[in-house]
Amino acid sequence: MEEKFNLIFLSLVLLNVAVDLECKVMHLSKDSNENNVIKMDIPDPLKSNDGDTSSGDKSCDISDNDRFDCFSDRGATQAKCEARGCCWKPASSNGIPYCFYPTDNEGYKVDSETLTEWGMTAKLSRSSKSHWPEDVMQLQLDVKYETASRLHFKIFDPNHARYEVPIETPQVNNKAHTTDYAVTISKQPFAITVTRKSTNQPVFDTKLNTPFIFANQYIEISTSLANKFVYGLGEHRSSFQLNTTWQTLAFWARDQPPTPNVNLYGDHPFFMSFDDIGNAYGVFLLNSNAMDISLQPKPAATYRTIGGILDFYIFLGPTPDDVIKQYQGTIGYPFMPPYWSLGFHLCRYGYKSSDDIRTVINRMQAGKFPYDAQWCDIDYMKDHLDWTYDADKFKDLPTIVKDLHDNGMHYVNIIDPGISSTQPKGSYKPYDDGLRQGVFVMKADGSGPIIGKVWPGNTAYPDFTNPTTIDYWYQSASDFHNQVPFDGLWTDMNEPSNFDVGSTEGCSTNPLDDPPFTPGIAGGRLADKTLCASSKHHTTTHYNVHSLYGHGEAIASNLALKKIRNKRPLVITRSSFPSTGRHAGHWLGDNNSGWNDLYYSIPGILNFNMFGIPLVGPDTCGFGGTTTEELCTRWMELAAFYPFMRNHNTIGAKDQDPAVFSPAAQDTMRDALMMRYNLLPHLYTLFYRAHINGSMVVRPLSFQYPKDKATYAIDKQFLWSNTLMISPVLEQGKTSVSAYLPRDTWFDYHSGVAVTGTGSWVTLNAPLNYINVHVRGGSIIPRQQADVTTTAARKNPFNLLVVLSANGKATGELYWDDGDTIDTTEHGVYNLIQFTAYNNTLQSRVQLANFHTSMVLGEVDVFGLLSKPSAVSVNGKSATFHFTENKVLSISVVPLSVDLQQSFTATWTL
Ligand SMILES: *[C@@H]1O[C@H](CO)[C@@H](O)[C@H](O)[C@H]1NC(C)=O
Ligand SMILES: *[C@@H]1O[C@H](CO)[C@@H](O)[C@H](O)[C@H]1NC(C)=O
Ligand SMILES: *[C@@H]1O[C@H](CO)[C@@H](O)[C@H](O)[C@H]1NC(C)=O
Ligand SMILES: CC(=O)N[C@H]1CO[C@H](CO)[C@@H](O)[C@@H]1O
Repeated sequence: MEEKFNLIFLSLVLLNVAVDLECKVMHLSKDSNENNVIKMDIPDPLKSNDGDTSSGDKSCDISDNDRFDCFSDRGATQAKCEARGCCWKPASSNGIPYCFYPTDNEGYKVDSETLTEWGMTAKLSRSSKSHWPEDVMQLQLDVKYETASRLHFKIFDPNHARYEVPIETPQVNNKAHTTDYAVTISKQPFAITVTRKSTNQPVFDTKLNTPFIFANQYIEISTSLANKFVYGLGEHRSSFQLNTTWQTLAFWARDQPPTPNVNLYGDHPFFMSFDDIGNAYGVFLLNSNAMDISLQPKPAATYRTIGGILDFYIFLGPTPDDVIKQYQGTIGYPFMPPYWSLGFHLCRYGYKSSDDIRTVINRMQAGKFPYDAQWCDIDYMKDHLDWTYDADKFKDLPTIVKDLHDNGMHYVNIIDPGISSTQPKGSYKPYDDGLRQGVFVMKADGSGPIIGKVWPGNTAYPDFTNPTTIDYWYQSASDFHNQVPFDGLWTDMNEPSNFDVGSTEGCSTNPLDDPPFTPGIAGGRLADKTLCASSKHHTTTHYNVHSLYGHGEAIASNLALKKIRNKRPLVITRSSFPSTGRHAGHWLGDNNSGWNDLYYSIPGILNFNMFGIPLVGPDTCGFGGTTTEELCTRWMELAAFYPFMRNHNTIGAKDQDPAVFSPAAQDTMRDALMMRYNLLPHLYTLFYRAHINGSMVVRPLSFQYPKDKATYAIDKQFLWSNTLMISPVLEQGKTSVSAYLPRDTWFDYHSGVAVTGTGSWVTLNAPLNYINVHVRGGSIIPRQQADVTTTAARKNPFNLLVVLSANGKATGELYWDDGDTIDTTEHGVYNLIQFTAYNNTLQSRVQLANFHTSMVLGEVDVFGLLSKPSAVSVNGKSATFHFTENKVLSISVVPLSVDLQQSFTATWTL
């Protein structure tokens, strides 16, 4: 963005005088047929009168915020701008386009409309060319009223098939009976307006001072937004609430260490927004081509994609939770993670030998840190070759993995897609097999696999759009699993990454590698850090499926793991696309050991929870650079509340596993881990809900309190579902934190002390060994005594935290299965227990008890009682209890032998 407007500014200085005459001529000829200019009735308080020479034309009389960029392709000059029939007017502040569309734009017109069983279909056409090559002159619009709150519409070329993203979405053949939305089609020029019926406010409206363009390699459509509050649009590093002041976000999967507003590893063209009264809605464009989405303060959004079709879904909410469920119901609900994957994971890049790994495992175990999985980065491989290990330096690896397993722990290794193409023939099966089976992405001319460069040197890239590759990938994984029985796959470098541009031979000159328009992606060229867009996959060109590469690998890796281990798989992928969450989790990539990175982890986990990939976390304590004890302590405390918790470090940096720090820091980190392990039954239940019905495991305050605008920009605190609120310290040297307490009943999670939320900011004490956590009145949280692994903890007694609301009520639930069997929810092999508290009684209701095990209830804690009960009974039997200074009732249930698989009642008499 910046670059672009600097350029324009320069051109302006140099060319303004020279082109002045030319533009006047242009405008004259334009004026002659402008009798039917549509007058926009938008008030114009911001209208700038900067004395520009070319603004005499009425159709250019447009306020700054209403200007839609007519020169997205950069390098605008007044002459070039006006040659397009657009308006040229310098602007007072950064980002506002100098070259913008006039009020009258041709676009398409509607030739016919037909009602169908699922909604309506229309034929569109344009009669003149746009300023982009190869306009698609005829289009079809299909509008499907899929459900009461989900509208689906597609705009495509009825005469020539174009690329459509093959993710599984609901197939609907009949119109919903009633809908929360109404659709209006404007005929000339064509525009579509989707209105929320209950408020009569548009949530998607393309009737703007800008044309709709649909050319072969340039599709542009703009919509106004109901408000400036916008969330989503990943993968980018930014605050959680996006900036709508002239920001362009690019979408094209890229091996890119997190840098603000630059296109990163994944591609998620979905956003959620609020209207003026806090109703939420969502917009999803299902399109995998490189694109830009520009946000401007009108507020409005402009999509510019360079391929595929327009395949839009609009979700009407009205709550944020509804929108997220509707979105995830469209792209697919997240996979159910194995229970052990919610434990603590430890990794680093730079282990020199298997002895190094053993040393770390030993000191972690000696320190009694809860710890479930040891990981390996590329060090373990022989010469960085996939599906090999260095039998010399890492000769002990198979034994280490066996020992981990014997200890109830797990082992995960990294795998990159690049398969070395330079090993002697007959010496490296993954390449020989792949070549023979024809599973690699091919050069544009089909003469052989396209070759790039990654860690092992020259590599070919498996083409995951080819069904044969799925089996090839399984076979390679299976062969290696026979040597090192890994439990999970960490799929890195799958944007796919390439240290060369395009290939070892570069890319030829053609319209795919050098399209007429390139979105504002880092590197400036599609092939930068990846393969040539012209390279060939089984189904189509890389141009169309580039951003789906990591998604395809996630599917293949998930299937391979299932088939090999016959247990629930864990895949953690770097690159992702909508629907990847059905197969894998995500880590936030190569961050730094910095305080800023600590902060950005929160918008990061919130975004991926929106995107249906709830199993997400950053590299705790930071990947790049060297962490400090203070930073790593704060980070481990916060990480205890990430859905996915892994500490990972780069090569050359000092060790940062918990066991290397001072005794005081170790104690704090151990406490943080114990707190996490304590809460895992609750976390697991939240994953179950997300898996069966879509949901965010972690949420921003704004999505839980959408009527409270003070929450809209908050991203330094977050919630677990609607139960826990985490307010971490994110700055060096601070021992207090400023936190917002929404209007609700809260209790300090550690002490049980009541805190009244009045919808205001408070300062909370936060010494280095302490993280502020509040629990919302009305919650019942199932917990379990912590242990050094989840395998051990799962055998410990449960306890329930009952947190009463102001009117003495609370609800909660516990989902429990064996944590490792595939599809237990689908097959009903689980226990589901619902808890309610009211009228001084806690009651459980067993909804399902198909997983036969032992579930001993050890203790019940109650927050929110005002005075000490005189008696407590459980299932009618008198129970021992304490009532603390902080008014916490602790009921000792152990002697009463209560198994959670049977309903029980606890009553306290006041
Ligand atoms: C939003 O972006 C604009 C333009 O880059 C910038 O001036 C402004 O400070 C940003 N606002 C926030 C809240 O970051
Ligand atoms: C799924 O969520 C919706 C909306 O919150 C709710 O009405 C429905 O009962 C949920 N279904 C299940 C199976 O939990
Ligand atoms: C509340 O509990 C008391 C004592 O167990 C009982 O007598 C009363 O009927 C209950 N009230 C309601 C509304 O359930
Ligand atoms: C924003 C930021 O700090 N990004 C850094 C993340 O870490 C990588 C290295 O690991 C740096 O290159 C980025 O600058």
